[in-house]
Amino acid sequence: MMQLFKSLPIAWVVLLLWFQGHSTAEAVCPEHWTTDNDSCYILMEQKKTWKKAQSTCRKFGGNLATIANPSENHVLDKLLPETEAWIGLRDHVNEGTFKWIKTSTTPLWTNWAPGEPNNARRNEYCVVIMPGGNWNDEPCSYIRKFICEKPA
Ligand SMILES: [Ca+2]
Ligand SMILES: [Ca+2]
Repeated sequence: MMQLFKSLPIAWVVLLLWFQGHSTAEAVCPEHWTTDNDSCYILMEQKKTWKKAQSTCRKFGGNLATIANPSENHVLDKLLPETEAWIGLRDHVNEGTFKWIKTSTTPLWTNWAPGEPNNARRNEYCVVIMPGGNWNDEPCSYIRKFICEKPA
């Protein structure tokens, strides 16, 4: 490296050092994952039940996605095809009390579709994000595409 510096004008050395520092500060997600702030997201195309979807996300070092605000919701909505996808939210312990799988906390912000969550046939404990970004509770046994999230 020192040999390289001696042969370069000082301006180029400064630029090179700045670029190295700058580029390592950027969060980097693996190929095919979408970066947003400190998270990586991916839409998994192979449809699974909520539980199998979650265990697949775990294998990739993450969880089914947590959505904190409209900006994150928009990032996930952009990943969606024309079908809905599981996210990491469910109310299987106490009906109507939804909690994120990652943090076991109730959402501070939600984006339910009109009339949802309706717990249809008293059998809807898992949540999807639908094209357009609204959420709906559905039976956990349905097979759906799903969105994983992991730290960048
Ligand atoms: Ca429910
Ligand atoms: Ca529903």
